[in-house]
Amino acid sequence: MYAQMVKSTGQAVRDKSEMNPQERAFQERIDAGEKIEPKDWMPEAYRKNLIRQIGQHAHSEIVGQLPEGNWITRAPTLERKAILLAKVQDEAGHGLYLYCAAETLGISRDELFEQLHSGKMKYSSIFNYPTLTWADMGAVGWLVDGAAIMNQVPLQRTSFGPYSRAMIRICKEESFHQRQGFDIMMKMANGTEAQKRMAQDALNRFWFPALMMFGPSDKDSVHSAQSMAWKIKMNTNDELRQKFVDQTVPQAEYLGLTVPDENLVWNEEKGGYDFSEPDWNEFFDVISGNGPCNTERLETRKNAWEDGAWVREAMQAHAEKRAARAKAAA
Ligand code: BYC
Repeated sequence: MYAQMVKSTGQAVRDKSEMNPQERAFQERIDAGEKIEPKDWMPEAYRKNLIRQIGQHAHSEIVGQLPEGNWITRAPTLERKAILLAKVQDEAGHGLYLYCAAETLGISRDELFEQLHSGKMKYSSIFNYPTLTWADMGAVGWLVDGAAIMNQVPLQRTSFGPYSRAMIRICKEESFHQRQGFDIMMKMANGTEAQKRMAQDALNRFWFPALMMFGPSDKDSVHSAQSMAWKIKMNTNDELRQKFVDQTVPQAEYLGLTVPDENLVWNEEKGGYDFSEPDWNEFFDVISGNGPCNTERLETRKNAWEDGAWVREAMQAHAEKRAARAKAAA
């Protein structure tokens, strides 16, 4: 199995014979499909890698609220507003489950936020693109949540217990998110000519950024080989991207929309579509902080953190009062 990963990702993973007994026993637990729990021994690199991935995932959920939050006040009907509001609230909940999972690894919520605000920790590239029209709410739900589900369903089987359990809850809600996006796209694609044009335009703008969500191509993925050996990640980036394309193209056809890729063609031999690679220069630019909305997203998060300081202080003071009362009564 490891040899296969090395082949697809071009990275070497240490052989068990090179590990000390404690590391070997840990790897054997993983290979046997056991869950690792927060108080179990784990290699420092496993802990750090998990904090990186879960932290980035949590930040993505929270920052991911912003492009959609932008449309709550402008949703076309009361029903659409209520649905979008519920979805955006779900994303906040997902962020909280994930921050809690990361905290069990010994990093505090404050440190996680500090690393987001300083730019040390990333969040998903997709949220650095603007949402320009109501059809973008459809495209985000359909494509972005669709890509998120493709990535997260396998993560329900990830080796770290708290992460895996958080993913089970999150995936249930993501399915509803994807359906609501597709429902908006159906309305738009079957609506007036202008609505259909908006739906096509949203697909045109979100298609390649959605493909980028799965990360760089396997040959450029730094973490895949080790993360897969540790079951922090269950599939390579290219495997999931291919599955996403194969699942989504028939949905676009059903909508009567055109995927903006001239090279898209069914490949009978491989049983999947051939498709164009996203522009990887654009991807690396976006994850280095130079996408269309990076500055705006980070500024909004930093302001929210500063504006919420009084709430955190009040809660802290209240907790201290309660503790003092309990101590006095004891
Ligand atoms: N965006 O070695 P690689 C959602 C970074 S949102 C930004 O392949 P890995 C939702 C990567 O971090 C979806 N950065 O990395 C919320 C690494 O840099 P560092 C969030 C990216 O970790 C609201 C470097 O590139 N989902 O659910 O093996 C509304 C090399 O990459 C991206 C998750 O986070 C990217 N797209 O694989 C709607 C899922 N891709 O850290 C939806 C959990 C790569 O060394 N995460 N980078 O500085 C994963 O599955 C993996 O972390 C990834 C990347 C597949 C994303």
